[in-house]
Amino acid sequence: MTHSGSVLRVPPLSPQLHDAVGERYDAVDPADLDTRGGDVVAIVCSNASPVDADLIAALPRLGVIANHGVGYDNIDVPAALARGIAVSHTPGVLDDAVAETALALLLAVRRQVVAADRFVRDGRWLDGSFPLTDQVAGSLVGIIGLGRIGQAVATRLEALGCTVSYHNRHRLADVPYDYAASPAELAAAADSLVVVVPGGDDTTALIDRAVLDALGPDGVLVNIARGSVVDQPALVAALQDGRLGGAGLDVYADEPRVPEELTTMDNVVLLPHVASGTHVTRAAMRALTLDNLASWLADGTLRTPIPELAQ
Ligand code: NAP
Ligand code: 8YV
Repeated sequence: MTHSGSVLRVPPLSPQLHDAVGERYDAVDPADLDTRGGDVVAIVCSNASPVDADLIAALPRLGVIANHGVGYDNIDVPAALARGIAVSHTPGVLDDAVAETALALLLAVRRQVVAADRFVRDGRWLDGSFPLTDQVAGSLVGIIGLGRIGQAVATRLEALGCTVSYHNRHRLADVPYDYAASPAELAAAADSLVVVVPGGDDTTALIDRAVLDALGPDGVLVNIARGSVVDQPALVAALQDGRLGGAGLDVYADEPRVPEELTTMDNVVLLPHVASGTHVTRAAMRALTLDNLASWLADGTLRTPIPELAQ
């Protein structure tokens, strides 16, 4: 069945995606909703665009939500499914870029890349050598969330000479890595922890004080998942107390706000939610988002529906 109507662009969208929707469709922006809400049959959004129950309820003809991003915790999925609204996301096309970012953060924290750069720029090398750092090769890295991205992280860690173990809710039959039954069990065994689970209620504060304490004063936490997955005040406190060795973060509880305490710590590397932010990956994500939208408008199908639609 074909569908016709307007496409609501929920910001923030990249300029390229915003413009591409405008070139292909009758685009509606939030400022026009009072008069145009009844025309909207589709939403295009990104991980930072809230698509809540109120917005869904305000769009009586809405049939599809196309998310630019693999994580879709920005969308009230139960509210959408209750109305029979289809939801798509962008799995798979960003695994390499996001996995690279995890490795970049782990290496940057362990080898103190950012602090060493500041040391050179500040002229402090003239007064003596930079302190020794920790090697990543030979270390045990735990991955919380051994899915598409987690497995891409794992193969890269193996190439670096690390041992990998993991925690998911379900043990995987076909991977060569040790399984831990809980995040705390994994953290207690690991030198470093990489977190790459979806956001949402099920994973809120999955990485709590107990997990951080199990990781310990020599441990490093890398979070490329969602800020909500880590108890952020507990993380700040653990770093301040020296109960955690360091952290590499791409995501935060209240983006783009970052706790000021973290910005003064040399054992912490902070990125502004850029894990998928390469030219080639963002082009692939944009193309897949637009393909999902075009496919649904043409015949009601999606290229990459969210898993809940298959249940
Ligand atoms: P995926 O293939 O669905 O993998 C998710 C993994 O997490 C699965 O192995 C799943 O295994 C595990 N998991 C889910 N809920 C869990 C829980 N409550 N406890 C423990 N493990 C749990 O997803 P993906 O494509 O790898 O993406 C993962 C997430 O990364 C996205 O949802 C997004 O939030 C985040 N991400 C962030 C960026 C960024 O820019 N920083 C970019 C892309 C993605 P089980 O089902 O067996 O538990
Ligand atoms: C964002 C992400 O979607 O895929 C995800 O879940 O968090 C990112 O890739 C992207 O930054 C903006 O749309």
